[in-house]
Amino acid sequence: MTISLSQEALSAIAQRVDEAQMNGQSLTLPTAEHEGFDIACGYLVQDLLRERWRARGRRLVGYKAGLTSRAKMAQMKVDTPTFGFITADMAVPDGGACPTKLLSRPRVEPEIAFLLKHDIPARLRTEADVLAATEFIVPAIEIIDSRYADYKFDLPSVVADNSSSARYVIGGRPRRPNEIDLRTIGIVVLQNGEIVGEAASGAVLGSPARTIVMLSRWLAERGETLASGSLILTGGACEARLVSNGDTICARFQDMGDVTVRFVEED
Ligand code: OOG
Ligand code: MG
Repeated sequence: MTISLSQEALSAIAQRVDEAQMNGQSLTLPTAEHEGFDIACGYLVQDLLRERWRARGRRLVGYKAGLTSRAKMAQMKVDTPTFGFITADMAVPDGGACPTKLLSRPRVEPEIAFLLKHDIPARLRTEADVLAATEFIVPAIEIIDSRYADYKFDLPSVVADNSSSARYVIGGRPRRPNEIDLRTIGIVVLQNGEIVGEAASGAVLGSPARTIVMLSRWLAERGETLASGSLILTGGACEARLVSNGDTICARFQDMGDVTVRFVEED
């Protein structure tokens, strides 16, 4: 694979993305500034971001997948799932408040999260392998935020922005994967008590377990293994919803309980 950008150019982009994520600023698309900026470049920027985070002591706890449902692909006009990293300090407690001061245009999406109890090496590639390696599945709300103006981006640029990661909330009741049919969990999103989103869990690749299969393959291509202890957000099941300060969002997951978060300007 030939990479068209120099290491210096990729590092400079990683630094700009990192700073924009910390300050809630807007960025121009790397694809508009650098000819040849492709998906491979986007993931190299992600790797450099990960290094910067590690150097600052941010603890990586797992991964997020994005654009895994038709609704999300159509909304963002992008047709391929993407991956990113999540850290411990992105977590907001269930029922807690999410400050928006450092976010630019936060959106929420309901997701099913997996916590792994075993590694999923490349040779384990089926949904059954994924379920056997899963400690539990749990309801989540991902709070995404794009550092690109008006959420207009292309695939390489969103990958460079760590797939729009910002915060996440884990809540509800953890369930063992064999207790529940992962294709048919009903999900309803309420914004200040009004229903604003509905989906079945199977909207995500037929079953969100499929996301984990794809993630383990993607990691294997990079020479990495999906490790036990990883927390994985499998992707929004319906369209993401823009939120404002003062909003309360509650995502209800059939047989799995609720996840709630409030949005406030600052702590
Ligand atoms: C890209 C990230 C998508 C999801 O769950 O689909 C994502 C975006 O929509 O900004 O996290
Ligand atoms: Mg998401």
